Amino acid sequence: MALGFNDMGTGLFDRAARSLNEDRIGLAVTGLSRSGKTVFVTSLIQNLLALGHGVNTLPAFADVLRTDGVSRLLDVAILPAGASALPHFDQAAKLARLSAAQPAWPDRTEDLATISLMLTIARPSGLGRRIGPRRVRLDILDYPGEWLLDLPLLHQDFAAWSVQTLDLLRQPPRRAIFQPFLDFLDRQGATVTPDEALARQGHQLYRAALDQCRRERGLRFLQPGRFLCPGPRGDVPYMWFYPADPAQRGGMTNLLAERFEAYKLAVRTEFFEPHFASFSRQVMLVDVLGALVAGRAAFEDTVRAIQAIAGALRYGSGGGVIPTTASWLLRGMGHVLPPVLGRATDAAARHLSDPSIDRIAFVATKADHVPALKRENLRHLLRALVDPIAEHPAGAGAAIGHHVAASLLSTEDGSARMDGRAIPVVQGIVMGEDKVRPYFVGEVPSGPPPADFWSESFFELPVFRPPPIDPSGRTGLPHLGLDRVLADLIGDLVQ
Ligand SMILES: Nc1nc2c(ncn2[C@@H]2O[C@H](COP(=O)(O)OP(=O)(O)O)[C@@H](O)[C@H]2O)c(=O)[nH]1
Ligand SMILES: [Mg+2]
Repeated sequence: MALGFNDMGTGLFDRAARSLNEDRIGLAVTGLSRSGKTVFVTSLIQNLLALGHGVNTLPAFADVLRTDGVSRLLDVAILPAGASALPHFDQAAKLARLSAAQPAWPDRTEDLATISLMLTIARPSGLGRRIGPRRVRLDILDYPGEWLLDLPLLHQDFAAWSVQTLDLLRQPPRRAIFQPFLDFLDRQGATVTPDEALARQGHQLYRAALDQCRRERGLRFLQPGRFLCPGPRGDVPYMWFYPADPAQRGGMTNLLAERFEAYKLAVRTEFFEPHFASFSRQVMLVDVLGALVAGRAAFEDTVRAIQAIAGALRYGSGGGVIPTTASWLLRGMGHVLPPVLGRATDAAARHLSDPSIDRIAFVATKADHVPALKRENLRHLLRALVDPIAEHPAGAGAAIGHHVAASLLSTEDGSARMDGRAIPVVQGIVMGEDKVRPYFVGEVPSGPPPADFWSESFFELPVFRPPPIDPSGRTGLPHLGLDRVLADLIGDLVQ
C-alpha cells in the first residue's frame, strides 16, 4: 500500500517529536586504576535498572524524579550495542561474576568500554505532557585509569616532560627503584647517533621501574600511562622512548622526542578527542583510604596524580545536555548546521567545539572499609585534597561536589575491643577466608595528615568478599551513597 500524505506527515511528526524528546548526557567515570571505576559503573547501572523496575535502591536520585509523590521514571533500559566500533561494557558478565556462588570482583580493565542507558521520564505537568515523555540517553565510559596520566602530558613537549620526570625519579622513594635506569642514562652520556637497540634497552629499564613503583610502593603518578597498560595496539615502536636530559642534543634525543610526539598524537586522537570531548559530567573516583594505608609516599603520589589529571581537564558551563540529533549532525556534517535546530543546537555546537565539564563529583570510594562515624572525616579529607583544583582557573566554571561512597557495600558496621575499649569497626569476610572478621583501618584525619601520622610500612586495604547478590539483578546492588552522587551529578538534567 502506498503511503498517503498524512502517513508521511505522521512519520515526520513522530521523528521530530522523538528528537525533541531525546537528550544525551555524557558521563565519564574517571579515576586512577583500582579506584573502583568498573565496580561503580556496574553498580550504578544495576541500581538504575532496578529503579526502572520500581525497586527504590537509589532514594536520593528517586526523589529528584518524583512529582507530587509519584515517580516520573517510566523505564530504564540498556541500549543494544548495535554496530558500535567501541568495546561494549559487559554488564551481564560483570553481574554474573559478582553474584556467582564464589563471587569475584571484575578483572583489571585493559581497554575502554562504553555502555548507554535510556531513561524514559514523564514530563512534570501541563503542556509538556502532550509532547510525550522525555528520553534521556546516558552514555557511560569505563577505561583504564593509567591512561589518565597522559592527560597532563599532552600539554608538554619532550624537553619539559623529561626535566619534570627526571627530577621526580631522582627523589626517594623512586630513586632506589630507578637506579638501574639512571645508571643507563649516565652510561649513555651524549649519544649522538640514534641507536635502536639502546633506545629499547632504556625504554625497558624505565618501564620495569614504573611497574615496580606501582606494585611494591603503591605509587600512582606513573607516566606515560600506556607503558603500564598498552591497550589494544600493544607495544608499538612509538612507545620505545624514555625521559632523557634535553641538554644533550643529538640524533638519539631527536628519536626519543619524535616517538614522544607520536605517542601524544596517538593518545590524543585515539582516546581523548573521540571519547572525552563529548562528556560534560565527570565522576572522579579517589581511593583515599587505599592511599592512606599505603603510606606517605603513596598518599602524596596519589594527590599529585589526581591534581595533575583534574588540572588538565577542561571545565566550564558546557550546558550538560546535548540533543542527540544535534550531536549526530555535528559529527556527520562538521559544524555546518541547519538553522532550524535553534538554540539547543547552538549550545551543542558550542559544547562540542569547546568540550568542557560543567559538573564534577569527587568521590572517596570503598567507604565500606570504615564505620559510619569515620565517613564524614573521609569526606573532609577528600575535600582538602582536591580543593586546589576548585581554585585552579580551569576549575572555576564547574559545579563541584564531594562524596563518600561504596559502590558495593561488602561489610557491616560493628564494634571490637582494643586495649580494653570498644571501638567502631567494619566487619566482613576477606576474600579467600570463610569467617566474618572485624577490620579497623586506623584513624582517618579530616585534613592532610600531619608528619607524625605516617608509619613506614606499606599496607593494602583488605579485599572483602562481595555481599550476596540476586543473580537476576532486579533488586539492584547494595551500596553506600551512590544515589547522592547520581542526584548531584545529573539530577538537574532529568528534572
Ligand atoms: N569493599 C569494597 N571494595 C571495592 C569497592 N569498589 C571497588 N572495590 C575493590 O577495588 C577493586 C578495584 O575496583 P575496580 O572497579 O576494578 O577499579 P578500576 O580499576 O578503577 O576499574 C575491586 O576489585 C574491589 O576489590 C566497594 O565499594 N567496596
Ligand atoms: Mg576498571
